[in-house]
Amino acid sequence: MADFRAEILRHLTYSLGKDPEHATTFDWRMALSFAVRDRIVERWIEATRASYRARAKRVYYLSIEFLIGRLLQDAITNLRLEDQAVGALHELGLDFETIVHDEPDAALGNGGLGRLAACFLESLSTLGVPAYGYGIRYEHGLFRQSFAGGRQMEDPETWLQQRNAWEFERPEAIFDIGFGGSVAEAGKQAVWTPDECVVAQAYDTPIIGWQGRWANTLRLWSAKPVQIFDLDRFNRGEFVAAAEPEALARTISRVLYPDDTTEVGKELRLKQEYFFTAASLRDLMRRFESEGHDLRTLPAKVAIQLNDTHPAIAGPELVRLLHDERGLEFDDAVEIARSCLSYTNHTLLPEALECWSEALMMRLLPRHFTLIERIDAAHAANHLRSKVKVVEQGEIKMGVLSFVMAHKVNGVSALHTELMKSTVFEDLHAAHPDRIVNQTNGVTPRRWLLSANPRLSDLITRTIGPDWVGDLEQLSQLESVAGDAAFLADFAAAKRANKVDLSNWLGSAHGLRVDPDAIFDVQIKRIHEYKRQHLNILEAIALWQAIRKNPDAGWTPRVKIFGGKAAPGYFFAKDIIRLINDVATVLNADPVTSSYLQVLFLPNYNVTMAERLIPASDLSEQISTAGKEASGTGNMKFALNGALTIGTLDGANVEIRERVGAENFFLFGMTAVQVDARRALRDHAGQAIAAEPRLFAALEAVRLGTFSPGEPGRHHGIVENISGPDYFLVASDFADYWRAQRDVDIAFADPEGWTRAAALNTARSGWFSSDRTIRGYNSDIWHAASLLD
Ligand code: F58
Repeated sequence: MADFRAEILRHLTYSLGKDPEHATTFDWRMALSFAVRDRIVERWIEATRASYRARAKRVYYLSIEFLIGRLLQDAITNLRLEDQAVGALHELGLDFETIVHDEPDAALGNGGLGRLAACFLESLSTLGVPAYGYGIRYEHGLFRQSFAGGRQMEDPETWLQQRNAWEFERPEAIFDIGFGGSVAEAGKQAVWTPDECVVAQAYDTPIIGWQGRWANTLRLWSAKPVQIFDLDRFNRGEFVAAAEPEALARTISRVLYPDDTTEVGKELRLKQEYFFTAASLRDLMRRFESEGHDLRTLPAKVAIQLNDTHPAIAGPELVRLLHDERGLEFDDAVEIARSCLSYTNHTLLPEALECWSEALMMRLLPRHFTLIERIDAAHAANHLRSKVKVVEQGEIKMGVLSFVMAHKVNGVSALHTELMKSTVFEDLHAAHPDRIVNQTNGVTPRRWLLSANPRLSDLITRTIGPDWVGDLEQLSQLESVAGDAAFLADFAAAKRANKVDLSNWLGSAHGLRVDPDAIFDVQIKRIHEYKRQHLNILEAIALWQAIRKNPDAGWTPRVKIFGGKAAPGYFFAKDIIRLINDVATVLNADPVTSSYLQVLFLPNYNVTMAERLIPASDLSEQISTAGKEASGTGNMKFALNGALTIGTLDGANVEIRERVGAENFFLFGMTAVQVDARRALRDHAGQAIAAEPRLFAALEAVRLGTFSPGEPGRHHGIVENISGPDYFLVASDFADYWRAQRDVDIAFADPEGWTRAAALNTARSGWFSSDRTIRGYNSDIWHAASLLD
């Protein structure tokens, strides 16, 4: 402890240049972070050396998002430094929690896809598989959300305003990335001369695994100008113009997922994709070549995972590097590239499957466009029965390109994988029946149980010993005590204490008062029609109406908590946010009902907020229209932390229910097959509303302006959507959702039965560790050895 305190003080003095007397919370956080980082760096350098020594195969995880959140607590947990850190800070007169909560939440992602990438990096390090995460060092992550009059407001996020303790700038790791220009034939090869260039510069963050046994690198690229500054123009007095090249170059890594509804936005997005993909491929080729291997052994040394289609340009780019720049025959280049590449699909929603116009691709990446056409033609020639083309009707379909250029394509849950085979990739699956594999998502237990829920973790460790953290399936040993009254009492006490903590935080941070004995019913995720937050709020309205009619019917108190951001250009999703906020205002002010039902929408949902909410939740809302949620990962975090799920048979809900047991899961709604049949029915919504007076009354209340007094028309868009096209079948699933919610009320009124079911959720969720998922990718796709075995 004394040593660790000395290290913190040394960093305060020499890295921060501060005297303890004048140090701020920021200074102490940095000093603590540097002291922790020193321990990481030792392992990191050892791991990097070991990988070179073993001439090991490396996994390269290319992702346009890494939603890593805060890193300090995570690093302390994985290095098992909690006691030392808390103790040292205490001796210095500082509060550990205050310091940890000073760290900005690195929101370099939108949602599940980005968070999955972060969990995978941690598991890769835990398992000792040499790996790099490659992405973009966004200056501004996902926007900061606030509400004004119930409406979502967006402000830029500023995680890099303060110095980032975890990253190492690599001025030597730079590549010129070109765009546009012309292509000249040179024999079989071609020479591409871009007319615009930016520099990609690396910033490395070490990712430490469980018990600090191994560390991999998250390498994020930042865009810089080739020429910093135009001195001639400056001297001529053209100050703004002189700085233009820098501003333009930096735009590429300025913000996460800029609005792509405009042409300019589209171009910027494609530039981002090529920028980080090209830099990453050049970097991994440099590493490969520095070890002196034969080019043909590339697949034995390099596994490249494409996290969705955003890095799909990796296919043609790798072919270009191998064929144009290193002289391999085109067919060999394609074959080698394919043996290295694999692709994860995260969505079947047609509007989310990326397409680029031929014109844009030709203009921005002329050589790649030609290579894509050749790849397409070669695929068509080899698979005569396959009718699907990469380039069709002036569009380049990135999902098809990814499929064609990958040796394995995976879905993220069992159901999603089967749907991939029968819908979007039906034709390609017939041509390549062994290509599609399933790898059901997982979450890291270090962050999502050990660190986020210390009370439950301590109870588990007291009951079954500490080894579950690195081997989550050991949680099944809890089954034997799930009938034991003393264990259940401890389990319930941990949950209650977490709920009290959350209630206190809601009070201090948001001025909200909630009853910790109510059901904490939580829906946290991006706002999207298919996720159906509007189904949840309609049920709240119906429940409110029922309580008002009969206040003394013994209602089970409930607090409905929402969190999530809507894409800035997704107006319907923003309308849903406003409706929820409007409903909350009316319900929470109702003296007759508010002790039974409250609705809260917490602004600026992020990883840190998830860490707070999930351990304190009783009920996990996973209510997507069946067939639409590829997997979900929040659903796994809730189950692991002893929340019961109310959900549809969608994504990984199916597998969660299979494992935790149907009796410990509140199932409702249509299956994916029934959804398709129902949608084909004329006026399915009208029929559902006519058959369900509660839904009719709830919609009427919205339509009449009960929640928007003075502006009855405010929410007509939502009412008309649900009563009319209702593509996501809110109306048709409402009655069964209501029924399932009442089953929840009854179950919650039996505290022992509820706690037993909650404990069984924890005991049976071990399979959802991302360690298991990474082992699956490794045995079925990557075939990289662990250097810890
Ligand atoms: C999510 N996709 C899926 N996409 O919706 C979820 O079911 C799944 O569990 C998760 O991936 C991990 O497999 C997702 O988060 C995005 O955020 C896109 C990022 C790029 C822009 C469009 C949304």
